Amino acid sequence: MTMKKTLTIAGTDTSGGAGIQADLKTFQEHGTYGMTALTVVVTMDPDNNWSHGVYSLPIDVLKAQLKTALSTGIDAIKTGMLSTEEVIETAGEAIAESGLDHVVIDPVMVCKGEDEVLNPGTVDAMVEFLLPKAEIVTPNLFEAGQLAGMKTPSTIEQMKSVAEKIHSLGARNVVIKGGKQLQHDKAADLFYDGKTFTLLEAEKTETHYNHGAGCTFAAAITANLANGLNVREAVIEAKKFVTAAIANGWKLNEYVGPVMHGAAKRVGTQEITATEI
Ligand code: PXL
Repeated sequence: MTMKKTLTIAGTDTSGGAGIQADLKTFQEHGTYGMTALTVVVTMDPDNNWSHGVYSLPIDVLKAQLKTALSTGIDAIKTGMLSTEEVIETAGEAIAESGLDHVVIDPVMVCKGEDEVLNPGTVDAMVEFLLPKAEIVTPNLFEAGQLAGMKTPSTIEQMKSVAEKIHSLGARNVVIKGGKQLQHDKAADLFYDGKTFTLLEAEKTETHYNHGAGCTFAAAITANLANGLNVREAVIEAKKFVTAAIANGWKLNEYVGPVMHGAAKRVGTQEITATEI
């Protein structure tokens, strides 16, 4: 039996909920063969309120991993936490060399609970080196505003303008994740393919245990694309997958509760709606 190969270029979240851990667990749930190229190691300090330490790996170490993984013939690539402009440029070069269409850019800028952009300059680098190569980009509201150079959207009408702007910067499809900040009664995401806006809605889950939701959503899209779904279906199925993961989020300790990456298969999914608006 052969499997589709999915590569994540991202950081390791030692606590296991986000980053490459989320990606690999999600790839596995979708029956794809997950591979990794690590950019940074993220640690959390239990003696200091779980504050994050971010340790970048040397660029040569990243390049060597990319060479290894790409030599095997990858079917879809995802990017996650990329700590510096150099890392972003290197990821962009690797994507170009791969010649792949199935490129999912998750423009991770901050971890939940931390409020500074990882590194000034990384937003411009993402716009220059990654957006033009993206089959789809998956920002949250804050990241969408940053990429577009616009105010952080807080309504669906504002999300539409921001999505158009990001599309004009070269991403072929855009899905903006509404999350908790959005003023809306459902858990809503906006998908834009350059022509049509589709609003994806699920019932809201009242939980704080949603660490890793963004990574899991983007990884599910990546696996779905590798498995042959079109972009719209890949996004809709990924929303079902992550909605189940969030609904079954659990408490790891007093600081963090990860999503349950395996919930869709083990517990089941709920309906979501996709409406053209
Ligand atoms: O959720 C964003 C994220 C992505 N990647 C890594 C992380 C985090 C947040 O903790 O640690 C490696």
